[in-house]
Amino acid sequence: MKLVSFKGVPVVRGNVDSLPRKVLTFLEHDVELCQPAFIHICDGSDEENRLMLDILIAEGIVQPLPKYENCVLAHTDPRDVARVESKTFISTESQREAIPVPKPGVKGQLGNWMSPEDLDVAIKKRFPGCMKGRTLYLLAYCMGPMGSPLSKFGIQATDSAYVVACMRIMTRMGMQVLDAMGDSDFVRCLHSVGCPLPLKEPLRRDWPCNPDLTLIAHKTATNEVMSFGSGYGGNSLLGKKCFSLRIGSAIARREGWLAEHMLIVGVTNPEGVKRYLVAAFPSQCGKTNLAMLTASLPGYKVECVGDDIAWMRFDEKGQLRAINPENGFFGVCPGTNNKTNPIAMETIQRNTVFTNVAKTSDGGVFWEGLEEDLPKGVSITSWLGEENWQPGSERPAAHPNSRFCVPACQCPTIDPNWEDPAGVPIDAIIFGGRRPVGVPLVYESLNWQHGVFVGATVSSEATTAAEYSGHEVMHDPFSSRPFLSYNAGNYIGHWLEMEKPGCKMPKIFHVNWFRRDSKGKFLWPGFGDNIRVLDWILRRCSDEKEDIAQMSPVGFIPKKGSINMEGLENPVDWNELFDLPKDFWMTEVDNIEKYLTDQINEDLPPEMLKEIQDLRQRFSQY
Ligand code: GTP
Ligand code: SPV
Ligand code: MN
Repeated sequence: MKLVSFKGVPVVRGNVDSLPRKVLTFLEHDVELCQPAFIHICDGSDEENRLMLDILIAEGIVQPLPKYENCVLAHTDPRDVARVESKTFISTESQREAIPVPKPGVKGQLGNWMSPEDLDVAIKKRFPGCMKGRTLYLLAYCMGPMGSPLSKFGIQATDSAYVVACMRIMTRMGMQVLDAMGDSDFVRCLHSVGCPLPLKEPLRRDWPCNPDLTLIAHKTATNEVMSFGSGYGGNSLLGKKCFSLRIGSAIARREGWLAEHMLIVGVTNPEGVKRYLVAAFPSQCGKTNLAMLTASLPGYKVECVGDDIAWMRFDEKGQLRAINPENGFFGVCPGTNNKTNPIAMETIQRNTVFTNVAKTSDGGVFWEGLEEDLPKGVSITSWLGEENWQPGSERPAAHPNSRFCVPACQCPTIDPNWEDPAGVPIDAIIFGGRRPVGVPLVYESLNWQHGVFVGATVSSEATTAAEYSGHEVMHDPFSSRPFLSYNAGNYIGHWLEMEKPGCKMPKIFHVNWFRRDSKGKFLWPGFGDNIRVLDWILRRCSDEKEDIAQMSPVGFIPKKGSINMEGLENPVDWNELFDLPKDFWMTEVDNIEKYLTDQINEDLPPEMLKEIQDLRQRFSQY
């Protein structure tokens, strides 16, 4: 068979001539820069996916998991296991566009900026010839339901078959997108693992990556992402954090909507009233679990629209509506089991790519939290390849940031409206984080501006989703600190500006599932019992004015007994869950003030200073 070539490079699959003109120009540029050996235009078919998995199995990058249907397991180079925030950059003409200028002597923590000139140098150092000997896969994809006016197109060139397999799950990808795109604009994404052939040094665990030169760069003015050196998650599946959050929020700012790190769920109460809400928690703080919640209260139903990202705008009637731009879940494995998240367990039985979990001798997967589900007589090989791994070993069986990548449509509780082109109507916005002390189970903001302050001051214990170790409580405005692509002061300003006459502003809440007692034990059972808190929140959004809230210095908190605690397995201590220690909060206000004024400095909206003063005032009289 004679192969058609493009710019002298054989096209092994797909038809270059059928590509829209703008896509062809993009491909031409990337081929000339990266010099791949082959080009493959992805069609998104099952047959193509089989081919990708076969290639990955042959290369030793993934192994089949015969215990399940069409599932595979990938193990990465141990240096490539999470997002790398320190190597993630936003490139704009002026620095202040991308990140605030902190007070003199203060190190900025709200993103990394690179000048366009420096980015050019960085690109020239990395991308020329970076795909030598490899195949360039060209993916056309859509973030959001096909045909929705809220959706956006993307094109990604990548030299990783693993990325192709995962992007097919996480986005709507393939021929149907190219057909729908025509000459529309798209976000331009270029990704390389940064390991041209022949290799300069042997791969670790057969996983190509280039940790020394890893760079994830975004040009927000031109909707471009360039990612080099990592094959993992948010670094390489560019539709996710790079496009839907970083580029997305920059577009959202220009167009007057919100792109947020939020799950979306519908909650139906026993009376049959259904309301949707969104919740923003930092990475590894419970979004996927809340999105797939199995209610412990009888008569309640929770249905999932999305588990990580929400694109939201007000419609012509002033109703906030949200779509989930994604098509799959990239969820944390450890801690997921039939007790904590049976819905996720059911979802991942088929067509799932697992990354960095342990393997069982019967061809299944294992991670911390699955001990009770382990069949008798089965042995475990850890994610690092340690055979006969034993519970209680020094190193965990699965990497703490190990993930499942699975199509959303497989979720048994996927919402019937999850692909509604108009989005679902949102009545409440929830913020939250891991706060071991001082922060109550739930409180409600006093108004929109105070709610924006609650979002701007989210803090949470560090997790392993990025390159952090330890449990230090870190500030994470809007749970989006790693995903900010423009000045955090303007981000807060954009949220403030969403409040307009004619718009029905959702109520804003804060929750904390992670408060601990003096012995370090969680005070709240969490998971399915979180429905009790959602129920209180939705009763607060109802037109029927129930007497269930009281004013406190942080905002409205539940009146004692107003959260349904019937049938809890173990009693909880209401007073401890809602205690507002004055010393803690006076220090917290000082911390918030220092952080916001040090970090955002001159770009901090004055409304936030007013909220700081008011909060301090309320506590000083408490
Ligand atoms: P990303 O996908 O990284 O954005 O994380 P996420 O926000 O989706 O968090 P996820 O739901 O995957 O939960 C992260 C970890 O927190 C898991 O180990 C869960 O078992 C644990 N977790 C989730 N919800 C709760 C809860 O209500 N209580 C407690 N104690 N732990 C929880
Ligand atoms: C997160 O870290 O918030 C994730 C995983 O969802 S990643 O896609 O790697 O960003
Ligand atoms: Mn998640």
